[in-house]
Order: sequence, then structure tokens, then C-alpha cells
Amino acid sequence: MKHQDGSFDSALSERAGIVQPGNVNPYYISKRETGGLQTKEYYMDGILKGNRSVLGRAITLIESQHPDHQTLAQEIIECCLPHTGKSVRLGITGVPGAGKSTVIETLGVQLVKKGSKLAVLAVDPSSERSKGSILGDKTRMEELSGMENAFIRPSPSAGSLGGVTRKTSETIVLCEAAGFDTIFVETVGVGQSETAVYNMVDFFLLVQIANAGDELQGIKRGIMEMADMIVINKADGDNIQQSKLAKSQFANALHLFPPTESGWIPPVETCSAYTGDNIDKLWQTVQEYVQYTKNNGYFEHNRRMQKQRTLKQSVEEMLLYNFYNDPVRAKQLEIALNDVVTEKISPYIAAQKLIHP
Ligand SMILES: Nc1nc2c(ncn2[C@@H]2O[C@H](COP(=O)(O)OP(=O)(O)O)[C@@H](O)[C@H]2O)c(=O)[nH]1
Ligand SMILES: [Mg+2]
Repeated sequence: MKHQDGSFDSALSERAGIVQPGNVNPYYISKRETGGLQTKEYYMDGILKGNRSVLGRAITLIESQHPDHQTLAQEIIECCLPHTGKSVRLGITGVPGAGKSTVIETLGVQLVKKGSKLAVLAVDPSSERSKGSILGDKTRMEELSGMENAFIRPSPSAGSLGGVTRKTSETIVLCEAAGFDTIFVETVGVGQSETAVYNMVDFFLLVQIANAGDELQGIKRGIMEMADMIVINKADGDNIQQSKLAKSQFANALHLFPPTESGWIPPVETCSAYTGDNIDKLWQTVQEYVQYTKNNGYFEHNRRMQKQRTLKQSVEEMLLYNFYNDPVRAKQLEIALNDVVTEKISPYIAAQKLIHP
């Protein structure tokens, strides 16, 4: 059952809780940035040296609404572009509470200890309303956030899904230029954010848990079709048998899907972010995938397609934005909306007249 606040009756739903105040004073950022806006060279120098604090400030520019910040941010991104593309980008999705952040913490600590430079980003278009969950994530990534070669950035909280995903793709560019060789993008397993993240990563991991109900976990929402691997997390303690059962159920369900474009057969595994069980296997699978798709050419092909798709989507977004924000068109639209209801004009002809007056 759906409640008024949008939550559902289920073992998985999280209570909305109390709205938390922001952990950063937004006025402080804008004052600091406008007061001490540095040159492009300053940011580039810092980023290319892998300076995390300069990187963080450049990302703040990307997230800022201020036109001067946006202009500078775009210049920085352009300078960073030649230094990007060398990382492995991993998307992580799954219902809230499946353990995505905890998996990232366990896997991330292992990778950084082995010498990786890891950036963890998040796409959560709802994060304006639920700042509390960001704080929760930071505490869940406690060891990782203290590590020299890890960089954790919560989701930009301002704007639409389109805005949030654009900022996240641009942040990836900056992180890669700063020398991060592994990028994780965590996304909440609700709404359309998965598709957006899917379009910016090389490997898409779906984190599931046993006994959560198939319909909740994306079998019917097309998410399984995007997954390059499914892990059943929390396979520890009393949960091990159930997780093994879930593993075979998901493996069976996967057989019903058409083969993936890359030719890769997505495996299903159990793991535990608590005990660390099978977390190394998870990473081994990612590496096998990268090797496999680099060998058959899909890796580069996919990245080219992603860029082209992003360009097309941006064109569409801009056209729509320009249309709906033109005051003359807004008036015409209002009249047309009335006219279609009173059968004065058909919706199709009204649309034609709006587009080609
Ligand atoms: N038993 C068990 N609990 C886990 C495991 N991984 C995460 N959790 C717990 O599940 C809850 C949600 O984890 P979190 O990482 O925040 O999930 P997310 O919303 O998917 O990012 C937290 O209370 C975690 O401590 C695991 O491997 N085993
Ligand atoms: Mg999380």
C-alpha cells in the first residue's frame, strides 16, 4: 500500500525520518567562491596533481548555479577532457537498505589498500529531501572516507534528475583527470536514476537481498536487464541459506532475458559486506568483464555510444527547456490547452501550431 508521503508498506521501506539541516552552509560556499574565485590554471594545476581539496572546490563550481562559476567550471571540464577515460567506472544500484554503501566501503577499502585511487560519487535526485541519508552513507564509509587515496562526494542536491546526472558525469571527468583510476557511482534503486547512471558507467552492479520480493527489486522494472552482475548481499549468519536460494532464483530469472549486447553473461553471486565474503570475487568479475569487453571492442564502443546518447539527451532537454521557458509560447500553450479540452482544435494540430507558429 502506498502512503501519502510516498512510502510503501514493505519490509524494505525506510522511514522518512526528520528532515536534517544541510551539513554545509550554502551561503558560506558561495561567499567563499565568489570572494576567492581562483583562475582556471589554479584549478587545473591542483586537479592534475591529484589535490583532493582543489578537486572538491572545482566540483563545487560544477554544482553551483552561479553563472560565473558555471563558465569557469565548463572551462575546467574542457581542460580535463584530454586527461580522462582511463578509469574503470562501476555503477551500483539496488533498493534502499540492500547494502550498496556498505559493499562500497568493504570493497573500496580493499582496493585502496592494494593501490587503487578510488572516487565514490552518488546520484540521488531525492537527496534534497533526505540529507540524513547522506550523513548515514558517510558513517557507513567511515574507514574509506579517512583514506588518503579515496574521495567520497555525496550527490549534488540541487535540481532535477537531468541536472544531477549532468553534474555527476562532469564530476567523473574531473576525478579521472585527478588520477582516480576507479570510479564508483551509487544510485538509489528507485525511479529513473538507474538508467542515467547506466549511461555513464562501464559495469553495472545490481545489489539484491534475499526475501525482499522480486517485484520490489527490479525484475519487473527492467533493471535486471541492465545488470552486468547481480550480488545477493547480506549472505551471512542465518541468512546464508536464503541467499543461496535467492541466488539460484535470480540466475533462473536471468535466463529469460535476451543476451546482452556485449556478449557477456551476467553472473549471480552471494556476498557479505559485513564478513567480506566473496567481495574479492565481485571485483574479480569486474576485471574479467573489463578484459572481455576490451578484447571484443565493446568497452570502447559502449563509451562512444554513451557520449552520443548524452549529446542527444542534452539537445532534447535544451529544446524542451527553451520551449517551456519562452513567455510567448507559454501564453500560446495556455490557450491551446483550453482549446483542446473544448474540442476547438485537435491536440496534434495544436502542437504543430505551437512548434511552427
Ligand atoms: N547482515 C548484513 N547487514 C548488512 C550488510 N551490508 C549492509 N548491511 C546493513 O544494511 C543496512 C543498509 O546498508 P546500506 O549500505 O546503507 O544500504 P544502501 O541503502 O543500499 O546503501 C545497514 O544497517 C547495514 O549495516 C551485510 O553484508 N550483512
Ligand atoms: Mg547508500
